[in-house]
Amino acid sequence: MIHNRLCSGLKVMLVVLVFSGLLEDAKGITLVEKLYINRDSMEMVTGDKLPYLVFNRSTNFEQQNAVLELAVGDTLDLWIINTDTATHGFQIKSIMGTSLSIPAGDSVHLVQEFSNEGVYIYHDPQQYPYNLYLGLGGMIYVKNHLHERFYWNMKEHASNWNTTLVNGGTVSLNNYKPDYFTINGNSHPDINADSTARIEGNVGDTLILCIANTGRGIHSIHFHGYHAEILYSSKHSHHVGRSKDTFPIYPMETLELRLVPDKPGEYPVHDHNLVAISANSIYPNGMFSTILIAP
Ligand SMILES: [Cu+2]
Repeated sequence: MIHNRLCSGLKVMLVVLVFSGLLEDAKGITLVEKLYINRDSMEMVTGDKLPYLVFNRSTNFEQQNAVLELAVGDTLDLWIINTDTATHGFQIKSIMGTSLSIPAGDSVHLVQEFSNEGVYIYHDPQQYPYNLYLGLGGMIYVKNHLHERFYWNMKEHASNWNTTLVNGGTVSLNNYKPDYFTINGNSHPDINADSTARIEGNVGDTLILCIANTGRGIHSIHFHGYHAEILYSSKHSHHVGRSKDTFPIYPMETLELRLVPDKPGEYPVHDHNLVAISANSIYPNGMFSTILIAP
């Protein structure tokens, strides 16, 4: 009798332990990150330099905004440090209802849990849209898998705007004629040298591409050789599950695509809006890359 009670008591304890273990897993981990708002110049593929602002993981200026990656259920513990001489802001689109203000030389802290898979844009909404235009827009990826993944943060640049804005001038939003087009701060051919952007894998692999349009133009990504399936669309949730080869993406919107290559080869992937495949009118030095698939 005593033995039986002991056994059932142990069983209850075991069940409790197993359940608390599961809950722990579901709660996820806390990812501690720091983003520094840095001001410097961005070097274009032509050698031209444009005044630029960016969110980096350190005070070292890099022309690519940091990608923050979490799993569903994880919590982001984030400090944002403003190394600039102007006030900036911070907001995560469709996650944070209000923005945080960060005076020059100051910092803010936030803790945010992510419960849904998707690609989210973090950005500086102050002086909207100019701080965003000058570079301050990056990507948070909330994943629910361990597949190989790639990231495209797409932006255009109108070189006369950058110079005018940093000198305190004004530009007309209706007269936007970008002359440079970048993915993660690079144009073709440098995109293919960025291992976070260039899609590489083997036949049968599951490859994930996260895209954020933090520019002001509409882009339309065309895949040659393969179709991809939409796993997440910030603008059109009913597009999830569609398999196709061209993916329009609006400003401040995001996509998560899944590509499972069915054959080896090297195939172009590029913006169908052909001006976006140029740099200061030189083709094909814009949003152009290739997918490289081994047998
Ligand atoms: Cu094409």
